[in-house]
Amino acid sequence: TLHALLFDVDGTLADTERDGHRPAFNQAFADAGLDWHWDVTLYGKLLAVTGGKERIKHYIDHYRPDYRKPAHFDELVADLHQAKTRHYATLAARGGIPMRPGVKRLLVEARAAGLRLAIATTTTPENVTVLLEHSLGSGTQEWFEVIAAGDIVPVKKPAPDIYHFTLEKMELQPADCLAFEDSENGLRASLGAGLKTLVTVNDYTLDHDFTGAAVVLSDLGESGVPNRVLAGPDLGQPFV
Ligand code: XBP
Ligand code: MG
Repeated sequence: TLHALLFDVDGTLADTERDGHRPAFNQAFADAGLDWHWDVTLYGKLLAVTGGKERIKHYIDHYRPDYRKPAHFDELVADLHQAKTRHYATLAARGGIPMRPGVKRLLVEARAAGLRLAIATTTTPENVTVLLEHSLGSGTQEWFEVIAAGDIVPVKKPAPDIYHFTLEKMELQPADCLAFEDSENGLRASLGAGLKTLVTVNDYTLDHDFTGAAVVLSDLGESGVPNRVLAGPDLGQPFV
């Protein structure tokens, strides 16, 4: 039986990447006097790697062969990433990153139905709390029994570790839960933990491979047009 809903954040609860994380990275690079700039298309490719620090290192290794790493490169990356987190928080605190359509209604109804809620994400914990506070509503962090985020586990998605951590904390079995994801990396993580998974796509993840998902939806409804089942039962039909 279903006891709990487990949510990814980036791309699932909110479209955080293109106009949230991406400009925050770019601002941090510019502040540091670096000529690194991630446009919308390049950022889509960089999303193959989860985790901001991991993404910066991947960019240097694969897109900037000219760059000579300084002796303390890991510290530089950590400093850049801290600056990026501050910029992201400023943006989110201005209400600049709204929840995706249908998300708030689903959470409210799930709570009313007595379901337990949790978050399992690769993003930095501060990013989650500021986003919930300003886009979902004041005090809504309390809706989530566990907020598992960032470096709390050594390996990020597509590894299942963050979901294992969440299940262990809640003392739940995978069969008790439904996971919500938006990306192939996220789905690999949830499936790796044995979780039934509902996928809602976004512009960056539309063409990902969602083999193994219980259902793939355009969105959770309330977007102004009926949502669609993109893969799974009742193909093409509105879901809610
Ligand atoms: C989210 C991510 C994160 C954010 C940046 O993936 O990949 O890296 O882009 O977060 P998922 P930080 O939705 O699969 O959890 O910069 O805070 O690491
Ligand atoms: Mg995601």
